[in-house]
Amino acid sequence: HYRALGVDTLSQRLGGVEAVASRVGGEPTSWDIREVGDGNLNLVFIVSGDVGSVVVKQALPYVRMVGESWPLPIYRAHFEYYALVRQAKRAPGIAPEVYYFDKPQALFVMEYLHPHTILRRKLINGERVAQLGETIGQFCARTAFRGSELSLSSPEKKADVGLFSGNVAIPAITESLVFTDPYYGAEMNHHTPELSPVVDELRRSARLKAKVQRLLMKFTSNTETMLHGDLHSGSIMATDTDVRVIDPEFSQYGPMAFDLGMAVANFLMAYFSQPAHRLEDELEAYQAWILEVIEACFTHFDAEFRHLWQTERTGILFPKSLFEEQGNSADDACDALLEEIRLDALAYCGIEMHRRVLSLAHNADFEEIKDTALRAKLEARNVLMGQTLIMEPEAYCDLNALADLARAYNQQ
Ligand code: SR1
Ligand code: MG
Repeated sequence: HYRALGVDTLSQRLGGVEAVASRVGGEPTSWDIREVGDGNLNLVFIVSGDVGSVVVKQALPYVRMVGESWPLPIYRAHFEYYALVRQAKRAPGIAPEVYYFDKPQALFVMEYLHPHTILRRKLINGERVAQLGETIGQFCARTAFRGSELSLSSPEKKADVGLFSGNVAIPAITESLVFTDPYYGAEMNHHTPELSPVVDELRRSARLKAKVQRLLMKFTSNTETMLHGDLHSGSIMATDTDVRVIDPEFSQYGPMAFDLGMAVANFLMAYFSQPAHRLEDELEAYQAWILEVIEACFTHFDAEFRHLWQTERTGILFPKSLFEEQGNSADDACDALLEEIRLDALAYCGIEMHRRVLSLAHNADFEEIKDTALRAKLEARNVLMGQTLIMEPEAYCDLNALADLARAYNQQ
């Protein structure tokens, strides 16, 4: 029987589990246990003892940020665990290692990342992280490629899509909160009051709604690869030199471009919110660094994807035998696919930029700006750039054009 953990019950519940006790060490009754969950859904504990620390994550039967009025099945933790295991194989060294999984209790115990902190906070604080764009671009390429039928066998891929299709509650959240709610007056929406004229104008566009719904159609129907599903800057932890990706609780099979687009959107939101967080003398250089991160993210995605295309194409898609028999090259096919991914990533990016200021779940980059007039001014730049990316992604596939666009909106 499922029971939610508490700081007072955790040592008694997990003290007898060898995989946990041996890593924490000492008497379970003397473990230091802190609940640190600041996400929207789950309980998260850091448990420390004589030997070390672990993180314990448990799903609650409802959406934490809203309360028991919004029930959410705890089976979502199973899929998060399945996703972590797959990410460890497909992009080694990036996701936290899982030590223990308890299916009925919807909990797992994993590596404590230390001294890593949440990337969103680092970006708000104006900190730089070496190889950030490179690592995230490579992570997206490796998981996209190795989770698809470019790499997996057809039966393995179909079985995995079948397994993940049991996770119906979580995709439903993304389908409404990300793709639909921002574009009409949905009940849980909220936005900065001074942003209303921009929001009203945005919601008047039937062409925009139609474009976004087409992207939703792709998101729900296209099971190209296993996604992280929620790759925002709160799902990335980093030191100055190391980058890790956590929290794949929104994992599902979907289009290859989705994670890349989400990540870039969060870098752009960090970019647009900077004038509220930085002094003038640091602002320009720090914003320029964020644009470099975005460029690196895209270029390393492409480079890694091309490399895997050439070295690991073992699935049913674009088989080498099909091309090589007549001495054909499959390189052009790879370039065409990458162009399609870039286009869709830019459009998904625009949608994520919208939902974080218009729908239910906002982000601290903007939310912590107390001066609402300033917040609305910066959010407006973000909303308008998002709209441009959704409506005409072809114009910004060129990364210089993309950076110029961000700089232009930043001056508005
Ligand atoms: C009700 S869940 C709201 C948001 O939190 C998660 O991190 C996802 O981004 C989701 O859309
Ligand atoms: Mg999360």
